[in-house]
Amino acid sequence: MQLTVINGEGTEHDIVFPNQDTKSPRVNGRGASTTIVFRATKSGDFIYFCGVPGHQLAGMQGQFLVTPMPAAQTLVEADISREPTDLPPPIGKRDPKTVRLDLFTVEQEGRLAEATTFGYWTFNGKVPGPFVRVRVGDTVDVHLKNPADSNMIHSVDFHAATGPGGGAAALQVDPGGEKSMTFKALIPGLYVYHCATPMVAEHIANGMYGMILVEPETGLAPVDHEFYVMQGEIYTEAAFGQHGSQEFSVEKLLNERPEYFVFNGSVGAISKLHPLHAKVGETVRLFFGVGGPHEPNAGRHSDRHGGAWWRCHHRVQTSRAGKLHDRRSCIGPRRARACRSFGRRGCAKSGYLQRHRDARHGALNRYVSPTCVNR
Ligand SMILES: [Cu+2]
Repeated sequence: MQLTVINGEGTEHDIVFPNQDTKSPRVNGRGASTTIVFRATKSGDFIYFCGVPGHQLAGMQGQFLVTPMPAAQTLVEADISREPTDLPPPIGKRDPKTVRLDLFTVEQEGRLAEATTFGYWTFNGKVPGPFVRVRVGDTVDVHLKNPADSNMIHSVDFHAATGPGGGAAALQVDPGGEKSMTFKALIPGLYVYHCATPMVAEHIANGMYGMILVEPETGLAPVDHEFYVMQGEIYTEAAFGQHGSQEFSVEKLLNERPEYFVFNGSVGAISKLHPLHAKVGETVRLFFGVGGPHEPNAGRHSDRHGGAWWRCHHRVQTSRAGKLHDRRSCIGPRRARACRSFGRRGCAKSGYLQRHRDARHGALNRYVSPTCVNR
């Protein structure tokens, strides 16, 4: 606090803050002044007065209120990570039909890591957006709603849609608006969708991506478990690992220098928060995609934004990977698998497929990275 005392008449005066151990020099003579600076170290309801004998009694006294420091802001640790088991069941055999898809955009602060939050932009409140499941020949009736409290225009571009921009031109929705379009799913495969509102990379990096699976006519072979995992990048002003609410960095986005690589939106999303579970001998199908916007997935799945894989004999959009993704769970020696992005970013991006023996044998938790299990 900086305070200037100006003497308005001829007598000597000063100012004393007894509870803050602060006292100004005396000012003597009309127009004389002095300035003091002090830190209010104690909170409460205090008095100040003139220290010249008799002046306080004569009325030179006032009140000095110091409010306590506000409590450290409580972090909103909303879990924006979609559970890898959050996907619709297989379609099986049925005739093509029209499938309605309701998407709404959500801009919200969410948990990025322990004690760290970030301002995410999402489809339907989670990262990645909902797993959309249709069969070839289905007509997808997309309704995109952008709530009135949004700050940004949002849209959606389906890589599964044939045609320029995947529908993004028809689906630019202002805050408070809603738009719809339909497209026909012509080619079986696993595809990424994402927001395509400029700056597109920013909308993607903030969490606006998901996947759509177009099943073939015959459907997919039954498996015991299906999981939905997407890789993403988070660009923050502060370096990886800082606590508190993190600011988005356009500069790092443009320089392609993410601070975080994440599976399903946040650090530990599929290890600590929502690990993948399977029992020994069960079959597992993993739908994996890269939201990006920049980095490819390490190991053999070197596909950049838009990459997705599931099984090799179907069309797998932009992916150069693709061997075995329906995988039989088995017990084997623990294997360490190097994953380039892990080392570079302090293992922010890691996941666990927890494989359990039955109760007689106790649980077996074997670490694997879902991006690196391919062989
Ligand atoms: Cu957007």
